[in-house]
Amino acid sequence: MADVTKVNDLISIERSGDIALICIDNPPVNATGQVVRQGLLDAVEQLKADDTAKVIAIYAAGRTFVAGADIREFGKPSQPPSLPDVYNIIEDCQTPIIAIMHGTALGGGLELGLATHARIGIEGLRVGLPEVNLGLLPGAGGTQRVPRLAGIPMALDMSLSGRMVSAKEALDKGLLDRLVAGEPRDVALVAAQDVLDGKLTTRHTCDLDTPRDDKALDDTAAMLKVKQAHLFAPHKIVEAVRASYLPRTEGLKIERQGFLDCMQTPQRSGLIHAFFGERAVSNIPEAKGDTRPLAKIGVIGGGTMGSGIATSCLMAGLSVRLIEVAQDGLDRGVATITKNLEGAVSRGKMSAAKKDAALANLSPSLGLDDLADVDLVIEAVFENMDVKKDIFGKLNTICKPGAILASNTSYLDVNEIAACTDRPQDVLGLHFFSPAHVMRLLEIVQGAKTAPDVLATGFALAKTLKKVGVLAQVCDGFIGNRILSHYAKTAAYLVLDGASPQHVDNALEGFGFAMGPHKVSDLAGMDIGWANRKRLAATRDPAERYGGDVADRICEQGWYGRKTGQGYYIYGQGAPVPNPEVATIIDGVRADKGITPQDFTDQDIVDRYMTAMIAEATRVVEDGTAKRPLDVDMVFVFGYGFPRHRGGPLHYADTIGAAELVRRIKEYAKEDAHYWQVPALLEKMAAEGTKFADLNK
Ligand code: 3H9
Repeated sequence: MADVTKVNDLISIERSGDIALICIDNPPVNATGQVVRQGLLDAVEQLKADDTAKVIAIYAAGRTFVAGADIREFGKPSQPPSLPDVYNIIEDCQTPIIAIMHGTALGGGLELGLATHARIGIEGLRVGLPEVNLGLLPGAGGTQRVPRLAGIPMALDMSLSGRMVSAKEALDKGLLDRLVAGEPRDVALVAAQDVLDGKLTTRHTCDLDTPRDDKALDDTAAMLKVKQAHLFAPHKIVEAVRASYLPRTEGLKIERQGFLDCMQTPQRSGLIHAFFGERAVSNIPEAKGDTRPLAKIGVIGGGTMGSGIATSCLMAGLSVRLIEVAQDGLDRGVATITKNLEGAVSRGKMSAAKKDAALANLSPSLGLDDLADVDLVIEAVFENMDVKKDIFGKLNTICKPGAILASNTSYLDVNEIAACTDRPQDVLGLHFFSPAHVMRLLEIVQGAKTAPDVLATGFALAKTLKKVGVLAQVCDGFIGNRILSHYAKTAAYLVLDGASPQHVDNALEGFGFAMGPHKVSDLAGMDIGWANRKRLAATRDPAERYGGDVADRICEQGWYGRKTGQGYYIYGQGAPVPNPEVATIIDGVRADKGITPQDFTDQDIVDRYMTAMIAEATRVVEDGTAKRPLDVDMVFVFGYGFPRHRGGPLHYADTIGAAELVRRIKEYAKEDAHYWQVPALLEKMAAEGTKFADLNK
């Protein structure tokens, strides 16, 4: 009978002769919330005072060692004991303490291991310091103890990239003392006995000196000033790692101050919103429940989108039947998929062997008839309702009963498509973003008659593909493209009214967008927007100010962006340069319309653009196209290059406040009352003093 005593609800001590095992049991990821911190402290204090405990081993129950501090506590008043204090007490303990780590030892989890006197990894373990992804720095000794054990370059790499490090690499770099196979408790007993027998050496990490590497620190600091000037945490990380030259107390003081400074920033709040938002989008009843099989996927269309979707499915180990109408199109599709997979190998996303296995799972085919046995078909042909209706009518007769029929349409009415079948319950929209094997967003569009298990299977597919699935209702453009269609007009109006395309791009890149809207349009192909404007021309509200003149005239020249060598910019060797002909076109349009150009500051540009985005995003929440504000936020963070550290448009909106947004819209409406209208929900929030965050609850 094991001699186990509970220290508190989450921590227990087990005795076996001279050995004491401390077990952390705080599912799902053993985060170090207050009860864990207190329990660890009490357990170590108790064992320190016990002469019969000659060695202590800390391990965790469940699927992983400690995955870090409890992120849910961040932003709330801190409750003692603090993690660094607990870890210092562990490090200072004269009884040897070892850590047995399995699963993922991340952030405060790895830091716990580093504070002990020896670390045993269990095969499959991955370690990391991902705090930077939350706008933080490793604040429980990581910046002080990693440099001492593995050197400054490794400490900088881990804490600035946040990447997961394999157990093998951790062992090679000195972060682990041993790598073994086994169950954590069994490994703990063996390793503890080895300490007693002198077969496993223990030492206090902070007794070591950090090997000097000023050049690595200086070069990194200089690089960050150029590449990540707008981010707060990375600069603090370098400062803290530099402080590891100092004695432990002084170094930890600098690390702690950096951590607290990071904690105060809106960047931390935005990044943590994105962390929980990524998980919350699928934490809804629609994503749960029974699912249908998902082993064999049919993809119709071997263009960029279809090939990207097929690549994504193949990378996830699914088998794919790729359908094209003609042999050359099919060959092109297979070539694109092969290139995509080779790219994934060269980026380290998959092994060469996995690539070969993925390609073996691809069966190209001419003709829809070969889709008779697939579980899910994803149609990815060009955006034309008649073509899509024709395909779905045929799928209706070809596909087996219960097969899911999905359209990758980015704008069109999924209900109209579903109506071409006599099984609308099997139809939904699966809107991927280009390049589909890279971009993480998947809009899962619910038709009026989509069956619950079809919707849940859409979410299961997102999970299998490691994508972020977001539920959207049917409307022109769903969540993302509908909002984009609205705010993209602001960029066009700004150019008509006085800004240059590159000024708009620069201002928005300064805000944190990966690319300004004109660069995005050049990249996507200006002909796509042109076709869309033509499609909507007949239904355009005559009261609406038309903003497409400049883009139309550029397209009329046959300039569609990157693919034709020029668009808003000219593409050649080196960085793109603004297209001087575009300035002439803009002058011409302004002259024709009698527009006197105004001066806009960067802030004016950002304010107008973001206010337009927020206004339409509010309407999308108001009419139920998106379930909650956080769903809109995740669409933008994962599909539209929205700066993650700002959390998404509606998280950012909360930092401005509804009242100020209403004021701005009313101000802009003096110029264009048709475009700038205050959404009723925003007006209500301003009156009540509420936030979008309140609607996420
Ligand atoms: C830190 O450590 C700071 C210190 O340096 C200094 C402090 C002074 N806290 O991702 P999953 C939840 S900062 C609270 O779906 P997986 C998660 O929300 C921290 N909750 O599972 C989800 O909840 P729900 C540094 C957490 O198997 C559930 O657990 N550490 C935490 O795909 C399952 O998570 C990190 O940044 C947490 N720390 O992936 C690691 N972690 O079921 C963050 C997870 O209600 N975590 N939850 O939606 C991860 O990267 C992944 O969760 C992990 C497991 C890889 C561990």
